[in-house]
Amino acid sequence: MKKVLTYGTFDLLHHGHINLLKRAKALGDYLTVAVSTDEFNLGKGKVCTYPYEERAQILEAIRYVDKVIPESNWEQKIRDVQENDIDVFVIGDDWKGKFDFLKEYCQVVYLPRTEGISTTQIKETLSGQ
Ligand code: C2G
Repeated sequence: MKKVLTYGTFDLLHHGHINLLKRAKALGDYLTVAVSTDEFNLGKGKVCTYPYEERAQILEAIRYVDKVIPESNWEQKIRDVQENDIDVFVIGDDWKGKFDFLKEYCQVVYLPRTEGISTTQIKETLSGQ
């Protein structure tokens, strides 16, 4: 079984996230998603609309997602790859090159982002109404 791993905040879920998850799952047979905790997001300068538990619950309901784990720091990726026996790490190409250190442990794939949609854009649209 080919196991895939990706990371993200996934706040205010939109089709850009779904496109990423769909393509990530297509790279293997089993997709694990590490969802950023609220505390970790603060470190990323993000304040989520939905708290971790709700974002994790939404991710678990997506047909492409097999397992959800928390992402609570920048240092956990190597351990996550080893402990989950991951074959492919995948993430959007806004992170291109940032996780090449994982190539020692698994395949690393950066997928093109979906243009024209972002959580920030959704928030701006809603605040403008
Ligand atoms: N994404 C995408 N297209 C968009 C928006 C997001 O393909 N229009 C992808 C991102 O590239 C990422 C995933 O969807 O792979 C989740 O996006 P975010 O929730 O913004 O995640 P991010 O804050 O980038 O967290 O350790 C890595 C970080 O936790 C990644």
